[in-house]
Amino acid sequence: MRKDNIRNIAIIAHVDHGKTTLVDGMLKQSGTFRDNQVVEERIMDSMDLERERGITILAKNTSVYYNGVKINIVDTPGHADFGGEVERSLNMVDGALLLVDASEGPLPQTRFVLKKALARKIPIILVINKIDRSDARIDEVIQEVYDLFIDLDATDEQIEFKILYTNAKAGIAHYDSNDNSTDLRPLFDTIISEIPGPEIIEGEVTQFLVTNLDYDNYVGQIAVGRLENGTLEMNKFYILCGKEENQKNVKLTAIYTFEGLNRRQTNKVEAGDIIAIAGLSNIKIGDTLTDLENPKPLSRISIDEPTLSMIFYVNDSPMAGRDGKFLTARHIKERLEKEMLRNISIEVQPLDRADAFEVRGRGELQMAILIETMRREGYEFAVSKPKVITKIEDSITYEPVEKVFIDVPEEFVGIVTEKISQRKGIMTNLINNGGGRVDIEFRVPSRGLIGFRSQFLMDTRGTGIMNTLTDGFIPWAGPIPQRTSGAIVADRAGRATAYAAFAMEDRGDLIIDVGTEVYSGMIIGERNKPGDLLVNITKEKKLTNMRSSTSDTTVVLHPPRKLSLDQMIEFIAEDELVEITPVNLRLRKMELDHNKRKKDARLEENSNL
Ligand SMILES: Nc1nc2c(ncn2[C@@H]2O[C@H](COP(=O)(O)OP(=O)(O)OP(=O)(O)O)[C@@H](O)[C@H]2O)c(=O)[nH]1
Ligand SMILES: [Mg+2]
Repeated sequence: MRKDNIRNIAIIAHVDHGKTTLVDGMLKQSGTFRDNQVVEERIMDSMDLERERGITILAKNTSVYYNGVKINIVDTPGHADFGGEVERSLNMVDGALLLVDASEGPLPQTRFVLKKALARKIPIILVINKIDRSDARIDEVIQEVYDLFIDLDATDEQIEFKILYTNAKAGIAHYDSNDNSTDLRPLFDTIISEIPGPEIIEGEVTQFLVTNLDYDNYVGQIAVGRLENGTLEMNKFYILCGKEENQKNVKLTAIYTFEGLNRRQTNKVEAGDIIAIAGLSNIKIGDTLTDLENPKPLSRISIDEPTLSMIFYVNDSPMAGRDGKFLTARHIKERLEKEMLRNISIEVQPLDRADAFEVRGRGELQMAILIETMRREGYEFAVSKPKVITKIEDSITYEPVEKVFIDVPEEFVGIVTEKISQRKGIMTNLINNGGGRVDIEFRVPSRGLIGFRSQFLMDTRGTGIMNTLTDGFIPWAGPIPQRTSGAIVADRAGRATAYAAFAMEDRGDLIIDVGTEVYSGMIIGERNKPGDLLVNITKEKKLTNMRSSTSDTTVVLHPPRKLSLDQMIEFIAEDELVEITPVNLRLRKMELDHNKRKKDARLEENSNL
């Protein structure tokens, strides 16, 4: 039996193509807000870091009512690091809106999410968004989407998708790109007509598949998913079927449905709705909550394995404990364990030392977001350079590999190709589109891509576009050269002086301001050649002397090159750490003692300073 008063849909697209903005429009026009309510942009991007970075990180649920039908909407993230969120979200829905930017057309993540949706055999509505862009090329983009469907072996039925044209920002959808629609009604109507209501087996027992996890400080762990069949009620006993073990006689402490931006508590839900439940402990994605007497677990959802790991250390720098509230191994361990409860793509492994933990995740961006979140909560710690996670089969080591799609002006093809081949990448396709830009496709070990993005942007003077997609495993590709420049390292504690900073100008780029307090072994700059350089950045000299040496003009120092957290993670070498505190980010050598470090390093001392 189909339930006709519910629709469950996901919105999927490449990063920034306008998913969250479209959801804003749907919420506004379905009367979720009061008429005079001031509504922020991208209201579903509710986490601080989502707002700051302008991206969606976690898939989120909302619902709107249209002509008496409840439409549950899952807004998914478009960045590749969060692809697992999209994949899982598709388990809850009966159809998807595939958004494609009217100018950019389908991009790598469009392919990834479409492939997952086609595999689920759900109907798709193509939404060509940002039709207001002056460089929109609607017809070409539609043709590219058809090509993509064919390339992904879509069935004839799947290829007969409906197309809508939207300006999500203005909240307008058109059946025809130049009809005179003024709102999103065409979109709502198409969702109702094209996407079937949830299919329910009448009389079947309760079956709730856990698809997503959340955590709430008051009610604890929350499981999100769709009630496939039956009803769920408070005060009734169920069984939770896990991967290996079952928990019998469990009871819920709360049941919620999604209403607009809120979770609404209720006592009973009917099959077909997307809901959240609280009160179960040790719940995992893929578990089924089902009937106690006649349990019928659903098949488990598989979760993509982590591809990257970083070590989180207790901060042992000379400045440890000045800024943070939570410093100890126990604090860090508890916080990481809590993260695992709500963030299923993060894994934490204990190490053979008590003051460090291996954290595994899906990409550099995901790691940076976890680190930034923890520092804002008052944690202090240090992190190592990210490493890819390899696997061994038949005594051969395999490493993850990625497809890299690059779009650069012609003049940068040489440098980009050279840099990627140094990183063991292989060119698999090159298309010169005319018009001065070239599309190149490479296959590169993920290891070679760590820290590559900033290099790429520098090499292409910010004009290059790069997208990546995981592409399985290959046998270990051999050594890949990492950062070739050395670090400029403080040889003693003190404050950086203008005099010493000026003397450093022809040695490389400083990354700290004059006046910054440093410690021995702290990295203060990037050297312009290989090998670390040990310097006294605290050296004072009377300013009068300096003026005389440069005649009458006052010394003008280059401003330091300040690195963001993401850039610091990209920058560090294997024997270096990023020190994280709520107030400061510093780079340091893992071993602060120069003599101990010198034994194995090409460390050079600078006798001039
Ligand atoms: N001109 C124009 N800009 C739009 C339109 N829709 C969205 N945008 C802008 O595109 C940018 C990205 O929009 P988002 O809604 O955050 O995109 P998203 O797909 O949710 O992005 P992720 O969740 O990070 O993948 C924002 O600056 C929007 O204001 C549109 O129809 N026209
Ligand atoms: Mg978004």
